[in-house]
This record gives sequence, C-alpha cells and structure tokens, in this order.
Amino acid sequence: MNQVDERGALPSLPAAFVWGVGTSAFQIEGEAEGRSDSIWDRFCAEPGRIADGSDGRIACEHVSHLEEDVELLRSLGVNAYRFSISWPRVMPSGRGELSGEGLDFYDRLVDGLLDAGIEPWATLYHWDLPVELQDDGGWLDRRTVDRFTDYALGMHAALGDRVRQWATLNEPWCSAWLGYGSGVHAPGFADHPSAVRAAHHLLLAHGRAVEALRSQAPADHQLGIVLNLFSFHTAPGVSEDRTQEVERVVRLLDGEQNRWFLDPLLLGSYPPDLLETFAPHLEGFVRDGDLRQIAAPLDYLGVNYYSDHFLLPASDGSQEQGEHSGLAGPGSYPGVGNVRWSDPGDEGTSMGWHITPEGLKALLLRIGRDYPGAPALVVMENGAAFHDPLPGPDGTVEDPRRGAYLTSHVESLIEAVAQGADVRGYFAWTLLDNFEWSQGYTQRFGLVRVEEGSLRRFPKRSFEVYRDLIARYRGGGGSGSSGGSL
Ligand code: IFM
Repeated sequence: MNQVDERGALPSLPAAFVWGVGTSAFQIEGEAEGRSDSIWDRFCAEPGRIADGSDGRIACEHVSHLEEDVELLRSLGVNAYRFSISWPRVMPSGRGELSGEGLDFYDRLVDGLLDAGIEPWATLYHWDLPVELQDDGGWLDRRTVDRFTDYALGMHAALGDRVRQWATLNEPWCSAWLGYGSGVHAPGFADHPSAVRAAHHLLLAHGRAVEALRSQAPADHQLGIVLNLFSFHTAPGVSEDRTQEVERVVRLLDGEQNRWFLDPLLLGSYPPDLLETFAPHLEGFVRDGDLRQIAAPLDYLGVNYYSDHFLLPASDGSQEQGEHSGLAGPGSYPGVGNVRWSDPGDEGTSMGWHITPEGLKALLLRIGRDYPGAPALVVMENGAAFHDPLPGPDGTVEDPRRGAYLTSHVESLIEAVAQGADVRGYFAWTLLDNFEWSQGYTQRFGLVRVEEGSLRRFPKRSFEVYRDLIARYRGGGGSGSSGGSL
C-alpha cells in the first residue's frame, strides 16, 4: 500500500479488500408469523419503549422482497453482504431442532448472494433472543451460553457449505449495557450489575462458540465478533478547572465502552482500572477458565464506528443532557454522572451524533497500537441517519450529507491503512431504511428508502456515491464480484 501521494490523492485499496453493506434480521425481515417472538417483539409491545410506537413485524418485508433486495446489492457493486440470522426464525424455542422453514429463507438468501457473486457474511446474534430463553433468564443465566453454542453449531452445519465468514455477536455492549443496564433496549432491565453479568455471559457465549466452531469449520472459514467502539474526548472549551474531572469520566467511558470488551477478547483479562468499580458485580458467576475461553483466537475483529463523543461538565451551560437516540448518554454507563454529551446541533446527524471521520482513522490505528497481535480489522458498520427528503420525480432521494459522510469515512479508513492499520474490509450501514430499535422508523440510515405502506424501494443518491467509491478505490482492476472474503 502506498502512502498518500503529494497531491493528496488517496491510493486504492488492495483488490482483495472487502466492500460490503450490512443489515440485521429484526430490523428488516418482517414476516413475524414465520418465526417465534424475540425479546424485541415483547419490548416493542410495551407502551412507551419505542419512539413512534412501532415494531418489527413488517419492517421492510425483506423475506418476501428477497430477490429484489439481492438485485439491489448486485447493482451496488459490493462483493460482500453482511446479514444476521434470526435465532427465533430458525430455532423457535431457542433450543432443539432447527426449523426447516426458517432455514429455507437463509438458504435462498445465501444461494441468491452467491449467484450474484456476493460473499455472504453471517452474524449469529444481532440482539433478537427468543423469548423462551429470556423467560429462562436470558443473558443473566449461564445456560444461555450453551444454547447459543448449540445454535451456532447448528447454523454452521446448515450453511457452512456456502458461508465462510461468521461473526458471533453484534455489539455485545448494546445487549448488555442498554438491554440490562439502562433498559433502553430489550429486555429493558435497568440494573448495572446485571449489565456486567450479561456482558460476561455474552462474551463467554462468543468464546465458547468460536472454540466449538473451530473444531467443525474448515480452515478457510473466518470467525470474528463485532464491537461498537467510540472514542470519547473532553469537549473543546471546557474550563481548565473542570478538565481533570471530565478527563476522569472520559477514561471511565472508554473503559466501559471499549476496553471492557477489547481487553477480555484480546488480552484475556478485564481492564484493571475498572475492576475497582466492577469487581463486586463479577462475583459469583465468573468461573476459572472463562477468560481463557473468551480470548479464543479470532480471524478478524469487526469494528462498528459512527462517531466520537465529546463530554462537558454537567453544570456548564444549558444544553440538554445528551440521551440522544438512547444509544449514549450518562444513564447508559454505570458510575458516570456529572457530565453531558456535547450536542452537534445541525452539524451532526439526526441521531444527534457528531460527524468525525478522522475518529475512524484514530480508532483503527489505536487498536493496532494498544493491542499488538490483534487480528485483522473489518469495519462492519459505518453510516449516518439524516432526515431525507421524499424521492424526486425520477424516484431518487437526494441525500448529499450521507454521501459526504460515507466518502469522508472511507477516505479516513484508507489513510489508516496507509499508516499501517491492518484493515481488510468496510461495510456501509445500511442497505435499507429500517427499524432503528428504540427510535422505531424515525431514523433513516439506508442507502435505499423504503416507502411506508407500499414498501417500494427507492435508491438514494448515496447509493450511487457508495457504488462510485467502491469503483474508485477498488484496486487491481477486478470486477464487483472479486474478493469479498478475508
Ligand atoms: O442500526 C444499528 C445497528 O443495528 C447496530 N449498530 C448501530 C446501528 C445504528 O444505530
């Protein structure tokens, strides 16, 4: 890889670079009658949980629009597609036999992708735990670890003849911290010690599944996990006498968001500086050998990156506390008080997130620096929500800010690679406007608009921007169907 040249033009990425787009089952699939309920169905039914009172029962009806959606992927020029498997669709009670009907959908998806020259990247768990397992304790109960391992092995046995790229969990921080700590995600518990316990079982489920899959998978199968990592900073302009106190919180937030997951996965231990606070929460359920299992060697680490976060002392000025989208804010982090998130206002995305492309480069370089020997990195999610206009007369949605966001982040990634980061792929988030968890359908991240009611698909201008980015930075003169795997 060449360095950025004198004129500032960026080099291409290697021909084998993975260019993809991602989705998740609950957010797009619909056809809820074809599966059992997940914790998200139950959560959506509780009044006040979802901003617009909506749910995932119809979503984008991806199940019945499968061919059309694969055709969209083909015209986007990606060589990889990341999807998640709905556990309650393929194993309705969360245990036991796989359902033939549920598997049939993923068979058709995988075959359609391969026919289109697109490498399937499967994620086993993107938050939709079958309710029966929740009623047995969910991620607070160690038995869920074994059930996840059985499910992972079953899915790999069913699809592993065609799917070589596997991720165990998507963003365990969200499942644990938002699902059990602040309660803004399903199952909606608000108890910080429970978040720590759930996180441990999630990590253990990941490690056990990796170990089990290794013994079953051919050598060319790649196993990873996907974390949502953010960098935190003291906001510019914080007075000198308050800086120290904000810096302390910045360090704590970094610990809870990033190191609480990176350290056990890559170093085999929880971060020592957090243990003082969290050790009591770990008592009674961490067993000998757990951390060794959690640190099972990985083929790649998936990184979801959206934004850096800037902190202010709570009592400075009159801005609102930054609960934004429910994805961040002091309430989501145990022990974090006395700060608020700086609000980017109109400069940010509609989620209230700052737009910080340089943060992606810094993060990718930091992982390599702080975790020598870390596996290859793949950016598994990156994208932005904006309030888009309606489609114009030719059906195109003009969304220049999303196009600019994607461009600046892809270019930041290229700079990181030029400076030595081992990054092998990039997946834009996301193909379709979809169910954005506690925000319902009020936030749109898609490259394609999905019209409410008719569910008609309208590619946005950013769809073309991303297609052109792939063509511009794909090295080696290959076609859209080259590469796609690690
Ligand atoms: O839509 C979500 C996705 O499911 C997980 N990562 C963040 C995205 C945007 O909020």
